[in-house]
Amino acid sequence: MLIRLFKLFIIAITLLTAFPVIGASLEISDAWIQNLPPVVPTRAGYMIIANTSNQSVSIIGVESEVFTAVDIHETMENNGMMSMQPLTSLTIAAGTSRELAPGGMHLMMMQPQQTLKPGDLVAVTLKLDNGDTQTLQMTVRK
Ligand SMILES: [Cu+2]
Repeated sequence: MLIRLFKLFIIAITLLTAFPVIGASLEISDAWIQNLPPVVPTRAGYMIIANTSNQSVSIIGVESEVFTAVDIHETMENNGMMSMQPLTSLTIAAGTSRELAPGGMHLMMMQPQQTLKPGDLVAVTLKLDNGDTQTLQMTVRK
């Protein structure tokens, strides 16, 4: 009996390890934060977000213990002037991906609470409209 339970446990662990994205709605890649001198009060963060599920997913909030606040910004051009504007949510349609990249959408990360240098990892949590949260590591890069 115990051995059977143990075998079931091993099978469960193997399945969980084989499919680490169970419960996760989004696949994040290339997540990075631009390194800037410590005196600069904000940082921009970038990543590629793929929604491999068959349902649309919206990011409705972003949090990190390393920053006092994190917003999603889009970059707009108005009469030749570039400006940034916060988005209340970012929707990734089923089976598509969105890219946060220099010159376009980005995370605006306010007031780093510690000195950051290239190679540092920063945990960031995405709050999704389906009630899930998803935590990822972003790498500080030059
Ligand atoms: Cu911005």
